[in-house]
Amino acid sequence: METKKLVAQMLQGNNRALARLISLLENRESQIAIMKEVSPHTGKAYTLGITGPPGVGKSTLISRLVSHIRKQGLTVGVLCVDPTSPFSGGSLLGDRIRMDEISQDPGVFIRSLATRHNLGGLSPTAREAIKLLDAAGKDIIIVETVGVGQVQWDIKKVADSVLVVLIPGLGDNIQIMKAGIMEIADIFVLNMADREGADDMLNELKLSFRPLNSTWQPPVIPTVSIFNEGICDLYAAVVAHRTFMEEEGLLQQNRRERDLYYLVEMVKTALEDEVERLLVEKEEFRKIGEQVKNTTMDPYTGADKMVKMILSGS
Ligand SMILES: Nc1nc2c(ncn2[C@@H]2O[C@H](COP(=O)(O)OP(=O)(O)OP(=O)(O)O)[C@@H](O)[C@H]2O)c(=O)[nH]1
Ligand SMILES: [Mg+2]
Repeated sequence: METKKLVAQMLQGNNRALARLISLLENRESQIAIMKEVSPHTGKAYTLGITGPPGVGKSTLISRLVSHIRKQGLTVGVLCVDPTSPFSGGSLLGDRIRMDEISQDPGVFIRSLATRHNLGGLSPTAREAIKLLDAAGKDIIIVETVGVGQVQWDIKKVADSVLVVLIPGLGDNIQIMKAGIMEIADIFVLNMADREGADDMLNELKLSFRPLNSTWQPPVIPTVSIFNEGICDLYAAVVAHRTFMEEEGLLQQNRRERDLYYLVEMVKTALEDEVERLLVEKEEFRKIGEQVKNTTMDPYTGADKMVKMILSGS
């Protein structure tokens, strides 16, 4: 009952209700209840994923970008994912300070989400939080992740455009990065362009990355976030990418593919939970577990039996 009321308030644009609902996502039962209510109201927001190695200026860049987007009369939601990552230890406080100037604006909603995965990966509630911001009427949603490990791939599964932030001096690593972080970029941002080596890095980036199967050539935009330079160009590149995606029909296609992916993920999670429950609560399942444990049954036979029992509803 409480969630229904909160959802109604959130749909009216109440940021306090939105914050409360994001907290409630941590509990799976309330998460499902909330998401069922909220889903029909989603699909309007445009999501930007901003990723890159630790400390390249992502948060500073985001605060500048948010101010720029606000000047266009659009509202913004920002999610900083993975602030507790060992790679960016302590950045939560730093992010708060950097985002301070924009956080007083009621048209901006900022929230940090801690990840529960040790190996990286988007926090399981990140996708749902994005949908809540969407339903709450934020026009643009920005998700900051540290581009290490699994997160770099996960961001592609939630964002309409992915911005990869790099800095001068990473040149030697381009070949290595090509296999990972680079492949997900729709737009490259060369931040800290005030630093030595910026021109070389810019040229190297421009030469290194040609589109594979797409007609979209990821642009490389130099920025100096601390001095608010290059932000207009960067936003123009975002708008260009969005227009390209819409005109090619790719925006809707990608969103549908992502929904399908998450449908399968959700079913998998639900089944996993169910198996854990059955192994504890149901005598027949417990027995199979015991037999596999004391090697009187091999795990293949055990799994086969359990799947058949689940599918037949016994
Ligand atoms: N010289 C220079 N410094 C910058 C620039 N942009 C950001 N910085 C500084 O770089 C440091 C890191 O900035 P953040 O915005 O916290 O970087 P981040 O990528 O969000 O860091 P994590 O979230 O910890 O990965 C801060 O001290 C910024 O002031 C820039 O364009 N030029
Ligand atoms: Mg940051």
